[in-house]
Amino acid sequence: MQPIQLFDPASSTYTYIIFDETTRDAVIIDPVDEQVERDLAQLRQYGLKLLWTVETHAHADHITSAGLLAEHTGAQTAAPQGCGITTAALQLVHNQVLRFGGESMTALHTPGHTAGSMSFVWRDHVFTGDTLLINGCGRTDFQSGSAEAMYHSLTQVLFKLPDTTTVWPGHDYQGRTHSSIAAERMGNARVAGKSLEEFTAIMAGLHLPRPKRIDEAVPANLSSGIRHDADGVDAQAVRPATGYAGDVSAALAHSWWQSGEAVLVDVRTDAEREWVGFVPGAVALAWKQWPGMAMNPGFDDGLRAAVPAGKKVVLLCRSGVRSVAAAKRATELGLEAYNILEGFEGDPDANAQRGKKGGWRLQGLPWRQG
Ligand SMILES: N[C@@H](CCC(=O)N[C@@H](CS)C(=O)NCC(=O)O)C(=O)O
Ligand SMILES: [Fe+2]
Repeated sequence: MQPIQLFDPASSTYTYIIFDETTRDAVIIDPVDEQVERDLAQLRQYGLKLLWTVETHAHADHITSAGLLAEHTGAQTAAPQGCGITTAALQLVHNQVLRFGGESMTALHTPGHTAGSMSFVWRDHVFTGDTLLINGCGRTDFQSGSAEAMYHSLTQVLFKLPDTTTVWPGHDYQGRTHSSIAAERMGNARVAGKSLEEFTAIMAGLHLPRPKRIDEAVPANLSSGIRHDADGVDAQAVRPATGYAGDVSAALAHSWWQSGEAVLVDVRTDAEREWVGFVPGAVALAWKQWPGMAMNPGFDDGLRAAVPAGKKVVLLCRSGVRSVAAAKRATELGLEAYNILEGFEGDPDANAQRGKKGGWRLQGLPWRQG
């Protein structure tokens, strides 16, 4: 049994529909907003009941139709837990099984293109999103991407699947439709026979242009493709501040970080991160200051090394106090620095009174226990 493969020419994105032939329960993987009418027509034509929309990651080049499909069909939305797609009803973790009728699909965490990216195994097929592409792989230069993580996901996770597994990629820019684990393990130009060092050098040398729609697509995809409501618009605004570039919500900081516009620096101590939780992929650079201490050389050097020219820096602490001091120091060092309002923890009581959620964790952005 084969998946239904659908193509969006504007973004070269593949969308897949798989289903149980008896119950007609279906799953759609990586649907594209411009193609929602086409996909609804496919579901009608095959007589399918859509149970789940599933994302492989928060896309930078197109907007998902997951939210639209959920409204039209009553499907539920699922997305990898590490992608910060806070509106998804089901936050998928590694090895989680999604059932539809008598069929099932298993999520594999395959970071590299983004930190949260996942692939999905169904029967002898694997949907690899932008992790493994045909004779290539997803880029690793933005959105918390990592060439090291990509190398591990390719060689230690995907290439360990049976050789006969059919590979269905998230994109192909040359009209190819599918491949196999054997063909990619033995012949993939970026990774086959390459050491980690060779692979990271290849990835660092790609110099691909920024996706044209990244600034619009990433924030929209973090809410299943449904644009922000009035409250959300407010959360997208930069509030002016004195001594640094401004205050931003955790949600806005997260979308800048995901799109590669900003570096996220966590100024809490290692002990705090271990106790309370950390943000995977954030630069850890403790802000230590006590009365009479004028200079913080470790912090200055660390910040200079972490923030490339032309990028913003967004600073995170526990409650939004130390991050203000750190943002002022970063500004003195010549950086465009922003403070994340209410920090990692937010203030549950104050926010409950205002009927709002503040801070990284209360807004449901990705984090892990230390
Ligand atoms: N040119 C496309 C973006 C192409 C692109 O960057 N594609 C990403 C996937 S979202 C990628 O990983 N490409 C890998 C490659 O081209 O090798 C656009 O402007 O939208
Ligand atoms: Fe992508």
